Amino acid sequence: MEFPDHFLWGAATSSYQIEGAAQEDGRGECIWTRFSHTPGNTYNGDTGDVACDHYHRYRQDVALMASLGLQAYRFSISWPRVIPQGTGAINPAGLDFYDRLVDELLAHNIQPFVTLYHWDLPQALQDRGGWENADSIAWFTNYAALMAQRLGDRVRHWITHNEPWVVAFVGHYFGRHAPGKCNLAAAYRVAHHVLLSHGEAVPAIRQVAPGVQVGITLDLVDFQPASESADDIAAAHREDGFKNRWFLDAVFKGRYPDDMVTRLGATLDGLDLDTVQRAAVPLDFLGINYYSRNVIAAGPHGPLNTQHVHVDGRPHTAMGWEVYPDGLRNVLVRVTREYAPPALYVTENGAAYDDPPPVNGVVEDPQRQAYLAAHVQACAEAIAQGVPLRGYFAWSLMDNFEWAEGYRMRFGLVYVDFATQERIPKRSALYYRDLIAAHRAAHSSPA
Ligand code: IFM
Repeated sequence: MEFPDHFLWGAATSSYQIEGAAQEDGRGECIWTRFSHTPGNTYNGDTGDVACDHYHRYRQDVALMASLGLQAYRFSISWPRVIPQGTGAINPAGLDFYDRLVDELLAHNIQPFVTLYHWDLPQALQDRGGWENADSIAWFTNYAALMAQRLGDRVRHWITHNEPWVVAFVGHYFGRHAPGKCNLAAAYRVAHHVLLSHGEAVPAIRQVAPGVQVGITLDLVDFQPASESADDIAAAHREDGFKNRWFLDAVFKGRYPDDMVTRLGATLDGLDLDTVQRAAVPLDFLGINYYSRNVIAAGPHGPLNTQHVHVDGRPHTAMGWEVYPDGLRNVLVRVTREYAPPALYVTENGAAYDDPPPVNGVVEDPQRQAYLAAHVQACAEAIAQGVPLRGYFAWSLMDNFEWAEGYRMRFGLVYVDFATQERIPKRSALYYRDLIAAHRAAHSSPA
């Protein structure tokens, strides 16, 4: 497999999923604290109160990254840890934590990639309407500028939002994520404000931290029609409009796709759709999170009149997601051709499996290793087709709080024993370590 010289190999996490220390050192409440403490919202009633206790163990975790040879680490900032009420008073202890984390990474030659919003909105802002309130654009921009001012001398890569589709629709339409709403119009309002906050935050970050690279991360799916029928092809196109084009068109073209706007009709009432042009600021890179494809048929379900077809006989992960590495290549090539981003990163890719307990200090996870190998291969194929892919981040560095699924879904390269907080490498982590080492060896210049 051929990768360019400066290709970065990394792993990703997010604040609420790993940090724990939910009530320490002045951290404010976030919407996931409230949501996960509300009975019935998460598997087993699990919460992120302790998670991987990374807040206390970050040094050990950075050493672990270094032992795997990671060149980059993508993590997110907990907004309520640094601004407990979301606006107003700053929490110095929260800022200090991220200072220490960044310094520790740099001391180990690991490049920090910071995501500003990975779903843990301060509860105080939710109480003021959250992302449904247009003021959220200014709240987020001020927070983004604060962080860029504080860390911009050392952090070169900034991601405004992680997966705006999930924020809007899983949180406000399907109701499975915080804040747990089920209102389609509210979800589109949230999507609009999140996109506008991205558009405002990018120049604000650049103003206080000149020269940094700024992007956004979208979760993209390879939608394929279940048959060659015109109805199934149109259904797959609608799903693509809902999940992919709504965000890609906004960020790169400054407009929403006409077919979706027409279809949604009155659902969008009250939104000034033309203002979405403010979301289309020039970016340094696009982050793509890819997990699976979806096969779509025309059907009776939901506002899109589609149905998701389960493909029998194909491997699926514990989440029920089909393992489909070609979809990663398809998405990378498609985005390059249709939207021409200056650079791309795969900012998340990975799989949950029911891992066996550790034996002799290693967890055997052949399926995850195969998943990783096949998706890295898909990246190489995309690069060979001209995709400006600059790096790959495995999801996730270690097992963590998988949102509504709690701790039962393990996505980590590294196993976490949540009773003892012991970190135990899985075979996939060792495979990844060797892959990175081979890449480095192939590209090291002769002495
Ligand atoms: O764990 C999540 C992550 O927070 C966002 N992207 C998908 C992952 C797996 O569900």
